[in-house]
Amino acid sequence: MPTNDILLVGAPVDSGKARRGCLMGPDAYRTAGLAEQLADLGLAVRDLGNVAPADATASPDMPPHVHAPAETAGWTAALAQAGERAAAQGLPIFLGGDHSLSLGSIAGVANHAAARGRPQFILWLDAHSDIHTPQTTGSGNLHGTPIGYVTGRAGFHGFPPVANPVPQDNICMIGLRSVDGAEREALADTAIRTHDMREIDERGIARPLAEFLTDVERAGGALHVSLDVDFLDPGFAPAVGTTVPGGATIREAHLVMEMVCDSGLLTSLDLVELNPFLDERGRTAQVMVDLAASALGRRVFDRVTRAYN
Ligand code: 4U7
Ligand code: MN
Ligand code: MN
Ligand code: MN
Repeated sequence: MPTNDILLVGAPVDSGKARRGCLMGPDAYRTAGLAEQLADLGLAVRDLGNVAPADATASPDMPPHVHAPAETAGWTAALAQAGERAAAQGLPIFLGGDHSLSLGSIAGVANHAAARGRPQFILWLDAHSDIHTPQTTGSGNLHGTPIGYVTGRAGFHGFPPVANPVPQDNICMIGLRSVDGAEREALADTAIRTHDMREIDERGIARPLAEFLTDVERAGGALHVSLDVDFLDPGFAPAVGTTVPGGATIREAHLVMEMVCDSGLLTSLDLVELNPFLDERGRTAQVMVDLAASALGRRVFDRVTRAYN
């Protein structure tokens, strides 16, 4: 597989919540020099431009408090197709866009993995577990539902059926610190591995990640990493609508990406929830670009000293 080829897939999805701005994310990553930084590592980078949503209509069975279901269903269909196609050509990086883009990106790469006979794994880096369904979400915001969708939970009326649901045993969540009651109940019934910030504080971030990566390797799995800006502490990554204090430090986040890189297992990556309208002189976009570069081979000693302001 030509994994050396990096495909940038712009996903300016803004329908997963009411507060607008994530649609500017793909261009913020481009402006922050994502393609150039990856090319500097010797990688062949192709920017496929932005995906456009497919036409879709809302199902009457969708609960009325759910925000923009038709638009998000259209994005899901288009991104699943784009994701499956890009995964066949190399390693897609989905430039978000809010986290509802991951309904499509993960459904798409999981189809590709299934066609190759490889089990799909997900590393979920987020303050939130995003395992709601349209019926359990209190806010009605579909950016809180991608894990619910890709694991095959019921209730996503009007959305494309998930051809290859990701098994719960294949999902590892790190960084949790804001999980709703209904999500806690849903998680308790699953085999999803959850590592909240309390555990990271006590045990460190490397151990749970190393255990997970070993399992992915043993299974010959494809590894999708979904990086939500709010995984990071808002002190240095402020450009996000859902700030939750007490997030990962810059070194914890880079260590995760460096370990993912060393594992050689990464097959696809989401960069989600960046809201450039809330950023300070582009610093959050730059942090996300730096983290993507760490996942793809940049070492500490390659780094040009740079202040984020
Ligand atoms: B994100 C929330 F209630 N759980 O459902 C919800 F706390 O993609 C937040 O992780 C969802 O940023 C956050 O609205 C979605 C809330
Ligand atoms: Mn999220
Ligand atoms: Mn989040
Ligand atoms: Mn968010």
